[in-house]
Amino acid sequence: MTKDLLNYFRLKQKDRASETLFDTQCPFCSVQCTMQLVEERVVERAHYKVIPKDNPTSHGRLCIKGLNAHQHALHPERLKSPLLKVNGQFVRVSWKDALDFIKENFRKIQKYDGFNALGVYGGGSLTNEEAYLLGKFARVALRTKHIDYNGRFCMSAAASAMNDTFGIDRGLTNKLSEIPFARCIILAGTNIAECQPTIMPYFHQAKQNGSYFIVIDPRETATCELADLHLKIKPGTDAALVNGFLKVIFDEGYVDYAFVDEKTEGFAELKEHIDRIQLDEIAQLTGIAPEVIRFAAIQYASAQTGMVFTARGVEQQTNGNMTVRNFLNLVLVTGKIGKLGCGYGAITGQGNGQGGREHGQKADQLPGYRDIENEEHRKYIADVWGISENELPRKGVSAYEMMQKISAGEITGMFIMGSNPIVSSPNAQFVKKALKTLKCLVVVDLFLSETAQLADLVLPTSSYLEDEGTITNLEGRVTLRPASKIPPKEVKQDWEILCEIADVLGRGEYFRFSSAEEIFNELRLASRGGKADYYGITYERLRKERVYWPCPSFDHPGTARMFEQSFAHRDGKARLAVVENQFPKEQITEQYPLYLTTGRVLSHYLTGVQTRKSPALASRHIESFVEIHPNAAKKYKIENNTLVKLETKRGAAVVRSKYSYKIREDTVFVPFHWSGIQNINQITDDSLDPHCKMPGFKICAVRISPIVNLEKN
Ligand SMILES: Nc1nc2c(c(=O)[nH]1)N[C@H]1C(S)=C(S)[C@@H](COP(=O)(O)OP(=O)(O)OC[C@H]3O[C@@H](n4cnc5c(=O)[nH]c(N)nc54)[C@H](O)[C@@H]3O)O[C@H]1N2
Ligand SMILES: Nc1nc2c(c(=O)[nH]1)N[C@H]1C(S)=C(S)[C@@H](COP(=O)(O)OP(=O)(O)OC[C@H]3O[C@@H](n4cnc5c(=O)[nH]c(N)nc54)[C@H](O)[C@@H]3O)O[C@H]1N2
Ligand code: SF4
Ligand SMILES: [Mo]
Repeated sequence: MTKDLLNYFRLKQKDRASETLFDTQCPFCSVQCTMQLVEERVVERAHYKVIPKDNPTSHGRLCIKGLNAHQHALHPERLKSPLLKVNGQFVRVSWKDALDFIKENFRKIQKYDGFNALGVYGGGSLTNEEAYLLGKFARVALRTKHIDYNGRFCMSAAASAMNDTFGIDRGLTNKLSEIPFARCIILAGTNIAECQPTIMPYFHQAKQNGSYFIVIDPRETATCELADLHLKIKPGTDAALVNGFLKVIFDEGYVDYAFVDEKTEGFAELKEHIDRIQLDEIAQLTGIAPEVIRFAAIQYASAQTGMVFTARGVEQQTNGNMTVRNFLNLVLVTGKIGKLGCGYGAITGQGNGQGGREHGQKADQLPGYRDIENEEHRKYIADVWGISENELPRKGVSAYEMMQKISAGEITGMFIMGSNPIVSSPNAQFVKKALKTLKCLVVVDLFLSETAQLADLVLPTSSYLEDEGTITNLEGRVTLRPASKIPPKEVKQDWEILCEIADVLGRGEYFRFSSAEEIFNELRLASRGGKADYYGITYERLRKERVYWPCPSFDHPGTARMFEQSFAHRDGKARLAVVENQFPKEQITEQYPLYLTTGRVLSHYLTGVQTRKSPALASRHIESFVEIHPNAAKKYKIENNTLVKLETKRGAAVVRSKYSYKIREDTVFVPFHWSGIQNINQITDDSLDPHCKMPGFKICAVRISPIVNLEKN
């Protein structure tokens, strides 16, 4: 080709090239990193690149998931119109037909089975506006008491423990930037390096400052690289371990009596209980030697400042609530809270795992952390909503209990927005069977998830790029995610869908919103005077800053550090609790000799519906695996990198073996990001924590066997 001709084509290309910028926030974890997606079009081809943007939480850092999030949002399998199941097959229908279908079927259920026969199931990916509206939708549009959400499987143990102990539940009691000031840091059942990677630099800075790190995990994870001391604990025994710490602290004079006297209740009972604890017994139970327990306890208690962080490793247990309460005992008796470099953090999981648990998606909750059984709270919210108090339903049941009610025939219709429970619920086979018995299942999703495939009607919703709204991150900071891209033509926002359904059900007068901001303004009012008070936070403010709640007025700066003066109980005191050495309900037996624990890998997110669509992420982990110690593998004749069967009382799953010296010999680990035969929740235990109804995802008893290769025999 001549030079002239080449230049001609280049010019032509330039003429037809364009660049579009989309400012957004990552749709995945609770850090809420910010970025700009750049779409470059040359001729007909689009190329994408992602530019990290600065923000006060992760300072322009992105992990691999954020860098590749657009791959699912732009995926050709995105749902682009409502789908109705006709003779077992999905067919495209108009929104009018979809809404008529809901009207007819929901009305029929309400008429024959009662208002409470409809269940609503939400998610921690929804914006605050949508989570708030979903709670109102259930109670005002559907008039049902049955609403709960996937955060029940995520934050409920820490949330209830913080409520009981402090009188309020905000994930982190201090801002992240205080981490470098903590002289000792305990990380219990939290794998920050893979799950919230962009906040790791705060911990690295602490390390550089000489902070002592104690990591408690049955596996040596990437986060353990921080550890000065790794306690490779026997799964499910963290509550007992903390009793050991307390024993040392009480016996060896490390209690902060001034703090305890002034700011806590329940010390005498706790002391009496700890006096009965035997360190040798704790060592037996936890697999951690007494002198190591003693050493760890003294490191934390004697440090001038210290922080304790927990996550799902200690919380997703059938005693998760009490386990967290014991970690809070530890924080309180040493007086390490309410000042610089001293505090507690339950590392929140989902993007809006914090905000999603504050404004009424929970069975027993009204907006602003109000209590649905409290007469004053009911009256306040009924007034905001313009209904009479006696029209407001009472409390319902937790997420998994709704599945049990479906199975029992009490709930006959369900509306799911932002969750994939047949992959994320424990004992998933039971859940699948239950959902199949529904008279009507409506699912709102971006994709035909495993749960959506079971639906009678699927409604397409917008992605993070297209949906404006506020999200409260792990720090308790409210952020505003702009909508920078126009959704596909037939796709609606979650909040629009709720308003339109309310309208066809004759309740439209309570749902006259034309923007997310209008909904937020109602949320501000509804939360006003509540524990999670957002009244002083406006879109205008959020365009300039990320604001910590509680923020009760426009001139309030937001509350970065909690409990500086007092706790949130009426008397201003925190509650210590007596925590027995409780254990997981399911224990290993001769038949099921190993502990199975489940969790996450860096490149996938939750049930994988989004990340499995992204080639860059999926290629890092194309399938599930079981991490097993080579000594255990030898015992059960498991070769490395082969397909194996895992069986529990509930059933079986098949995954690939992966040898690792980093895990305990009595424990195997499987991530939960895959479906079908690799769905590990087919075999997890559905026992629930009695306090908060958290399932014990982190432990069940399992046996492992090779899958016989016939050709070899
Ligand atoms: N890459 C990625 N990041 C995510 C997510 C994701 O799916 N993928 N999900 C987000 C969400 S919603 C959440 S909730 C968070 C979860 O974040 P994490 O809770 O940090 O993640 P998990 O892997 O579930 O569990 C953490 C650790 O607990 C350990 N563990 C298991 N049993 C026990 C035990 O009995 N005691 C102790 N001490 N530790 C135990 C496991 O070995 C594991 O390393 O991550 C968020 N970030
Ligand atoms: N074995 C085991 N099971 C677990 C856990 C574990 O550690 N081990 N962890 C538990 C935890 S912590 C969590 S948080 C749950 C999560 O469990 P799920 O809620 O089932 O997880 P997701 O995969 O996020 O499902 C969300 C679905 O909503 C869609 N979606 C995403 N964004 C939106 C949106 O804005 N609107 C709408 N309408 N839909 C949207 C996605 O495409 C996806 O299909 O899993 C729990 N299950
Ligand atoms: S997954 Fe979490 S850490 Fe990674 S980019 Fe997204 S928000 Fe940030
Ligand atoms: Mo979660």
